[in-house]
Amino acid sequence: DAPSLAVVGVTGAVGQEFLSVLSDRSFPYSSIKMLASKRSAGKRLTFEDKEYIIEELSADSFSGVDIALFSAGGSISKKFGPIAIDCGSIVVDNSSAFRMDEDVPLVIPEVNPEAMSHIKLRSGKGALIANPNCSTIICLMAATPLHQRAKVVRMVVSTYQAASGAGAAAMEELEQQTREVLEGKRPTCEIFKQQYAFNLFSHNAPVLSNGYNEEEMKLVKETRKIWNNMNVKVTATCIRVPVMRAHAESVNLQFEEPLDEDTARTILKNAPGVVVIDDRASNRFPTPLAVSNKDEVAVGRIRQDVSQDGNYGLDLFVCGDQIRKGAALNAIQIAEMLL
Ligand code: 11C
Repeated sequence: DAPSLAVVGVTGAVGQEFLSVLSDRSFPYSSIKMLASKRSAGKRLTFEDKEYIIEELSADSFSGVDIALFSAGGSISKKFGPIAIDCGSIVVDNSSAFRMDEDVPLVIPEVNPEAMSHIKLRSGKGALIANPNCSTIICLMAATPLHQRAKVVRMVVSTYQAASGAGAAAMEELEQQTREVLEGKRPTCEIFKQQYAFNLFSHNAPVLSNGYNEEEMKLVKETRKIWNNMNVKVTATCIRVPVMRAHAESVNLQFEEPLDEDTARTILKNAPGVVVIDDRASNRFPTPLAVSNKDEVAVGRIRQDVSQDGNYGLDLFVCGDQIRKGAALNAIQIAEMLL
């Protein structure tokens, strides 16, 4: 029997993308509960030619649900994730609430599928699998195949993150501000409290006592957990740029074993979920627009790091659709592994 599904946060940017990815991949299901906050409850939604009424998320939402896809923020996951697990559901959680919990697998299907191999659908025992942060997913899709060959000892990441990472309202604000600035008006700054259009700024996540913001520390900690390697050195600087929906990242890698750029290019060309766009002659490399609405993460600017002796360092430029591989697609690939 096909599993019964629930989508928590169905009206959000990722919630809506869950539905399109389910449809694109012909994910089998016997039923879907469309769940959201009280504000959206009662509204109608059409999916695959069927009309649904959005239900208010409550403690009773999960009885009979096999797989619950959550993307409604950390506090909703904290409150309702355990309730869904108690009902025997497998929760695939897009929030950061449980990612670092020791007993919670943090999974990118192309990278560490083994981390969730003990979790079985309809075993009578619910469980939660966490979807990593979007910047982590996009970075590790490119870095992992090289890590598997030559072992990364240090990684330096700089991000150029799109509006979509802050949700549908931030995307609307970017559009509105762009229009306002072009019309010579004062931009409306509600989500970010500063001008976003024609500007960029340090990521909006809270800044911690060590000077890193939470987004940067997620890259550090989640990489260690996903690679199951507490010794890998990672540092990051995360920046919000006025791009609508795909993140870009500069990634510098230092390896334990030498790895030349031609071998790296071949490895990346063969890596699942990765495409190489690396045309030096015409200066054509990955862009956020080229990967928007695409499943694959694009990698280019593949070059030997001239600051490191021998072939022990590489630089890459990576772009991935934040809503798709950075969130909804990765979560649904996790759900597919449960089938
Ligand atoms: C962004 N990555 O682009 C963030 C949003 O831990 O899931 C998602 C935060 C998270 O702003």
